[in-house]
Amino acid sequence: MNLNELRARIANKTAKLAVIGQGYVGLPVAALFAGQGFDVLGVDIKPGLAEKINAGINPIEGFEPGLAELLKEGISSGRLRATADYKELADRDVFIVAVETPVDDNHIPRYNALRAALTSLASVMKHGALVIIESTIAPRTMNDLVLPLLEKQSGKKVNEGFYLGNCPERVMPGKLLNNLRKMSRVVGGMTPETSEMMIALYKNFVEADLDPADCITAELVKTVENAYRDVQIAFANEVALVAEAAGGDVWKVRELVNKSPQRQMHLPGAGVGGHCIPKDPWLLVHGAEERGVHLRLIPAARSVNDSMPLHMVKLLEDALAKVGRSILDARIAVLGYSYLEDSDDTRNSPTRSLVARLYELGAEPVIHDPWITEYNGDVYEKVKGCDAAMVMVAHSAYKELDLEKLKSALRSPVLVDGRRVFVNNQGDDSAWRYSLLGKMG
Ligand code: SAJ
Repeated sequence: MNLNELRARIANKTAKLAVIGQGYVGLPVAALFAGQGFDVLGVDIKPGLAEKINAGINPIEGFEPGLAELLKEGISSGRLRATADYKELADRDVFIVAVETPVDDNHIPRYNALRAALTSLASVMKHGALVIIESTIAPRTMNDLVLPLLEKQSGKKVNEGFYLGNCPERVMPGKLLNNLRKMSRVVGGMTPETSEMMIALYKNFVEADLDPADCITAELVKTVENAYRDVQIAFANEVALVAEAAGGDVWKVRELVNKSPQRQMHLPGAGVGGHCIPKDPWLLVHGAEERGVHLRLIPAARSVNDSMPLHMVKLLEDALAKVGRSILDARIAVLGYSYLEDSDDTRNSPTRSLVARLYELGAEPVIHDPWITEYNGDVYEKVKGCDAAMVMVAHSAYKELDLEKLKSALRSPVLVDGRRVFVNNQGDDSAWRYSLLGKMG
């Protein structure tokens, strides 16, 4: 198949697609293309996942509007099917790779899943197929890892035997389909023609801009946009520490700073979690360090944000001391375990390091989270007999808490607020030892 044939198959939707990786990115992408009339094969080696998808069961946790229906429709129409067997991919014209690209404890990218997926697909892909990497990768991974691996494993030359591009996603939990449809995307191709062909493909469900670029630009945009957010959050967190020490109120300061043009100070908080923000800056750093560019700001921002759960413990110790209690043997109600408000996603949850620190100090954490089965239930029951309560996540449910009821359930009226959930209604001030992150207690 040559470029023109592939272009035509994309244009008339006869191109057969494969989406490798059926997680929170790959599955919605597969369902969206099937919904647009393409023949789509979802590929995932996770035991039982293909069977679950073929039974029309949505494996993605959390509330994802429209996804379960789109998946069912794709399966019942026969346009979407899932498999764990790469041999079934020999007839595919387009491969979209959306597998995980984690960083390890030393912040080094671990491309095991990516290498495995590429090795398997290279051994079966037909002549002239298009391979698109959607996974977030360090700058130059396309040129230095993906391209040579595909050429070596397939025996084909890029732009002759296969075409190659990088199209990073901008999904968010709870908004997977919405973001895939409404958010603009950078469409990086190894050649401008490849980029144009990819744009023609994604136009089938993307309603926003599809911006042509080369692969290095696409890799940089994705990692930079998340590193940007991490640095901005770290700045807000560092200002919170300054405000506390100066006897100020970072929340008031932020509100007034943001009245100044071109300022958008982010929200200070109890920590930074999730699947993107804590990871993507390290992909950017890794790409730079490999080329002798030593970065200081982006790693420093990571360390500021990772220190916030520990700062919350310090606020707790100070608050307990003010009511004559030690953290040793104290029972502490920890409100919020997911990484983000009104979500059940616990990836890289800041509460995890908070809980570890509490144990280290001889305290006994009692975790509550309305979104997580293991920790949900009546919050007042959970808090009963605790020496303090800490808020780590701004769940809507916590904004409606009856503080008088909360206070009477606690053994001592200590409340440490890491997300400014209670500032407007912490009840009778004097009765509470209320400690708000970023505001002098
Ligand atoms: N956080 C703060 N202060 C802030 C914003 C966030 O402490 O001002 C914390 C949150 O509590 C959370 C973490 O940072 O623990 C990440 O929050 P997030 O709002 O960035 O949510 P994510 O992790 O789902 O980020 C995604 C990203 N989207 C993609 O990677 C496609 C990010 O680029 C988006 O900017 C973000 O959603 C968004 O705007 O919602």
